[in-house]
Amino acid sequence: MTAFESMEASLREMEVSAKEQIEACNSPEALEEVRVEVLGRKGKLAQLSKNMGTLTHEQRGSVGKLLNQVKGVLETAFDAQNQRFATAVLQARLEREWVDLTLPSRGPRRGSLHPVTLIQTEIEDVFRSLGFTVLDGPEVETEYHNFDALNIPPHHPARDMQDTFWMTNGTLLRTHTSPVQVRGMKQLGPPLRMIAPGRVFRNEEVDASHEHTFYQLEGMMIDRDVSVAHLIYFMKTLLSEVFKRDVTVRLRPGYFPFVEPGFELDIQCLICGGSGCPVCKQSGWVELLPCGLVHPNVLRLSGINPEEWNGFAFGLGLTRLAMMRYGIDDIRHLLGGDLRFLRQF
Ligand code: 2NL
Repeated sequence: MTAFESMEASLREMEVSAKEQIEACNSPEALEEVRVEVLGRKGKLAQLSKNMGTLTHEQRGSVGKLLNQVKGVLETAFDAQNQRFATAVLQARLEREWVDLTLPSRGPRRGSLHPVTLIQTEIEDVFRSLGFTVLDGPEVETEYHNFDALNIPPHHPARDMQDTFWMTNGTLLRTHTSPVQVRGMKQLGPPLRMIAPGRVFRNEEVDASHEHTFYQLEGMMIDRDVSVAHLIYFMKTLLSEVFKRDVTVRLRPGYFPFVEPGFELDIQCLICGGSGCPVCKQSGWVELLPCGLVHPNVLRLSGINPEEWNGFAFGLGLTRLAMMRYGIDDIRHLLGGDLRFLRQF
């Protein structure tokens, strides 16, 4: 066999064995090893082409052609095998990350009402059934509606910067919903029954039982010959509806500039029934709402003749009631906006 013939034969042989090697590879790493071994700078193909020096000019031409041909064939085989690997990787990913787009969605989560809203709506319904109108009013108020019209004296501590949020133009954030009732008295005229639920603001140091923003529901009835007996009847009816059972109440004297006489209404403790427990601090009674007969000055300032008309009024802390009802131990949960809290209602 001439050098030329043996070179041709080795090239053909190499082509066949390299193709087998390529097809036997089962990973991109193994394939790369074979590629370096065959097509690399010091690979088999390079070794073979070194021997070309011993050939004639024509032989060199034809071996060179064959060499290029083999190189081309093998490169194509490598590319094809690489492509097979890439396809396999993609296929595995598609299997793994498969999503059924025809599945129906979970749908939006149903929202729920805030605990204070729940209590407020419930109490509004009770009063509506008793002939009361539900009124609304501004949260930014004048000093007149929030204080003067309620017989609160000019130097009363409630008017202080420490207790009230004052705006720069002399208006303020209402500290109770009484101003809504002042407007109500002027608008409706006697006889009237109204409640004013809403947000009120006080300049408080915030802790587990104090907030700068909380909810109140005030109410009043004005008619001829209204007495404390009417007041007690309406309050007992309200509280029995809210607590879903008969409640025992008592009145203690209390002082508020807008009522005369004024009272603190207590209910017999619903936890222990009056025998004494931690909730009522062993007293058997829980202080619940301030109330009284509307002060003649308050009536007069809103254009109602106190010789002809009188009435009762009360203020209910909706926030505190919601906390009692749902066993909420920290007032800050109510404005916190934490969905884990809110979704419980
Ligand atoms: C409170 C306040 C009370 C009233 C509020 C009232 C309103 C007018 C006239 C007379 Cl326009 N009274 N409101 C009466 C008694 C007590 O309580 O801060 N309660 C949590």
